[in-house]
Amino acid sequence: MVNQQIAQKFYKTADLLEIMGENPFRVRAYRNAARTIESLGRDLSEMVAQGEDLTKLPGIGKDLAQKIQEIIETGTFQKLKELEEEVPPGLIELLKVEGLGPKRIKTLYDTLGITSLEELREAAQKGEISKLPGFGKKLEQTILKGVVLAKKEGRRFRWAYVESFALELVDFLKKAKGLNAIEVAGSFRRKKETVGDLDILVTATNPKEVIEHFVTFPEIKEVLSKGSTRSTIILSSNIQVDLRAVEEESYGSALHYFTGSKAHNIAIRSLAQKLGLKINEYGVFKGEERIAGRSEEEIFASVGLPYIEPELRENRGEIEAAMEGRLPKLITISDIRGDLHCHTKWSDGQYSIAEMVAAARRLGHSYIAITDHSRRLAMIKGLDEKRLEMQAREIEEVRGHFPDIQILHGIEVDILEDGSLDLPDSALELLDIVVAAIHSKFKLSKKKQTMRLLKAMDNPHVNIIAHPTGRLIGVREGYELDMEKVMKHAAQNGCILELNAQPSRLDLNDVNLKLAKEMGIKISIATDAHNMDNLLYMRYGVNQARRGWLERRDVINTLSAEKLLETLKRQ
Ligand code: DGT
Ligand code: CA
Ligand code: CA
Repeated sequence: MVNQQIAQKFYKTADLLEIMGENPFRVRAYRNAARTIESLGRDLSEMVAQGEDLTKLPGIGKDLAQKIQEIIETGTFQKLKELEEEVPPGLIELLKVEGLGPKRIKTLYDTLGITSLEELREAAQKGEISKLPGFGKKLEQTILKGVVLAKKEGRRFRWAYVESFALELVDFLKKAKGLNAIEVAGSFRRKKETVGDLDILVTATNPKEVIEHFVTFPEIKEVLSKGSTRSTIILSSNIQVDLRAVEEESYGSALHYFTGSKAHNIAIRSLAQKLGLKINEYGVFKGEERIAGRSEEEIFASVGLPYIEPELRENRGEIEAAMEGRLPKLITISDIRGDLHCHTKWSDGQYSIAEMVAAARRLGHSYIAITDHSRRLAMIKGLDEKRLEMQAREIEEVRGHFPDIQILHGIEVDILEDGSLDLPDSALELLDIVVAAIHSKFKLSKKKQTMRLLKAMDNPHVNIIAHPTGRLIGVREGYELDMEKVMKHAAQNGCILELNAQPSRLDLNDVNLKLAKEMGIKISIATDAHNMDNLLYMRYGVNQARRGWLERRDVINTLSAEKLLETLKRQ
């Protein structure tokens, strides 16, 4: 539990207390404490572990000190939980709207009985809000805009999460009578790390029947609209789905249009305009005549371009590259030959070395690196020199049972605050591969954090930096880093950067991957598996790699075992 999370809990408690109209002094006490915690230079959990007296901190009395302890020890905060049950959930959502604080939310609730975003929007549109004392026309407009944003925000889902729903829905739709083509377009098709909503495109002999079938999908929470060629639903998982039926002769242009991204579409459209063409979701037109529309290839060809893969369509240089015939030949999952980051029971993994190796072999891998944690990470028993030696002996034994897969003995060594590693070189030099990572002190200044990583890369035994930015999608921003400096250093030292394939990490992100590639840095796409199933995360890593323009030659674990070992030795 990091300070930031504790502070967030206190802020939220203060907000909810205020909405409930509770004692303003208590509200203020929570806010003050949250501010103290936020700006604290030290880890509260460490202070608690060392039995330090928290009441010495400004704004923290005996009561709040106890609450901090409760949060750290149990991971939850009872008081906040009770409040969240007490306050209508719709009111809590209103806090996301710009221009609305808890005080105003209370007024809206007390005077107009507003308890949801939808009711807020209606009241604003009717002009009821501007009539309230202290609100006014301008604020009403701000609120109206804020509602739209708040409705979008928090509605993004990780790609891997959305995938199962998308596939199920496509299977279901395929059972509709007269369905011909079907494709999930939008950000899902571009394999973006998070997806806002699903955009499904179909062609059908009788679109009406497909729509009728669509709205009978069992997992629907709400049907928002249902027309003759369009329908929008919300699934019980809260994912929104747009379905559109189009004509055969427009399918390619509709697919291109609804695949996006918007920025890519706009760039293609202006390219078409220069050629005297008009392009929209119905086709490419020269005057009144439709000259293309049936397939995406046709659309690209009409503006003089080869086919551009959906993952590249972000207007990040793909159109220029296509014009100049230097589009990358994107990596695919079948290029992958092994996995260079996984955990076993020796640290926080769930399976034995033999079990992980067997699972990797079933996936057709030629090699797997066993890289358990080096230290006691929170509750994890890590590897010191002695246990590392014991593990080496077990690996040697397992090798005997698996002659057709290479087992690399490695470690995920912790990078300490000053950039040194928590195992001596004498231990690291005995290993086949060293993966180094930051797991603590996320709040260091940009300068210090950058220096910390550079120093770790200076250790000649370090082959790979794992999850280089430390971000968790939708949960936590990465620590502050001068990415350009980090990459320059990696390029100079021949240090490999990881693309962690965990759906919650996907770290490095697409933009940084492209940058790394341009700087000649090699990437390891690795699952960081903590159990056998996790080895399948490789697919998500490859998706992200494709968005980062990576080709087979950019990725180290596309090499044969022999070549890989050669490369690692030269570090
Ligand atoms: P998302 O759903 O937020 O993850 O992202 P997308 O890319 O799926 O966006 P979405 O669902 O709003 O729209 C689907 C596609 O439709 C989008 O990628 C491009 C196209 N599109 C939407 N609005 C516009 C627009 O105003 N202009 C152009 N050129 N294309 C648009
Ligand atoms: Ca979408
Ligand atoms: Ca959409």
